[in-house]
Amino acid sequence: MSTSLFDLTGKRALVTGATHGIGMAIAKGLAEAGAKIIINDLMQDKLDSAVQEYKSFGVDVAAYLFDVTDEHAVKAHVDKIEREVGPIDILVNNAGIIRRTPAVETEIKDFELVVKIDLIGPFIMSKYVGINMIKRKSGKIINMCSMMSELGRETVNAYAASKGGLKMLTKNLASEWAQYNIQVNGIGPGYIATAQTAPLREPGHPFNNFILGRTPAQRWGDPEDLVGAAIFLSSKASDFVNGHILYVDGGILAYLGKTPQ
Ligand code: NAP
Ligand code: GCO
Repeated sequence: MSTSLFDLTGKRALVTGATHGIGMAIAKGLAEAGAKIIINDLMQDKLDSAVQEYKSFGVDVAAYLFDVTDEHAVKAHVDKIEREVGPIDILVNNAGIIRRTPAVETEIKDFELVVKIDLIGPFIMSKYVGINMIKRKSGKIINMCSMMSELGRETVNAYAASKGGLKMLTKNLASEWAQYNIQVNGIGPGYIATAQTAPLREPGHPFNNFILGRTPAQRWGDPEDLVGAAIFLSSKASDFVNGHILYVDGGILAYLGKTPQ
């Protein structure tokens, strides 16, 4: 099997929210596959420290400060990136937040914020990067979905609605843009050990044991577990894959649950 199928040399990848966590792991993995990496974040100090961390891994990233929900800023920065770095070949819509509150205690403004960042942000990014991909008749877009693109659980209503919507946005953009040789797909991580899930992994937190029992692989995922899927969906190897959500979940979605002892 030719490894050139997975070679990203000469490609430029923009990974949103990649100053740590899943975004950083995916960005480093795409760099190892040959891509030039562009990252963004909301805060300059986080960008600056992330640039140094990437450098310590031998990855020279281009970093831009903008909010994925700010349409004007996104348009301006996509234009600036394509002028300063070059055409964006790969877009990874990774930036996202979560709020965990029971439905009846959820402030509507918090619900709207989660939807804005987790669903509308990826659409804004895809719109402005996609305009140029359509002109070039080439591109890869990867949306960071979730177990909550398929399953519900208490307290994450806004997040599940957003990630369920992101799954369907992925399928819809794939349907509209495949004719331009743009492959739009998603990655659906299981439960991954990052800052976002740190509250759930506190020593003694019941959710920690729950997830270890609910995951056939019997462990939390590492951000690096997602790199192979990201390289596949960024590379020539996925040129005929459209609207697919690739779940990387240690078997959660395949599993009914442990038989009570
Ligand atoms: P994380 O540690 O919370 O990192 C999220 C990143 O997104 C941070 O760098 C954050 O920047 C950035 N961000 C938030 N809002 C932004 C905005 N408006 N504009 C630009 N950047 C923004 O999360 P993670 O665990 O790495 O997860 C990354 C993605 O994977 C998210 O979409 C999440 O929903 C999804 N996911 C996570 C898991 C998991 O188990 N961890 C599983 C499935 C899916 P700041 O740090 O500056 O706020
Ligand atoms: C939660 C977790 C999950 C994970 C991830 C699972 O509170 O249930 O944060 O939502 O972040 O989305 O795929």
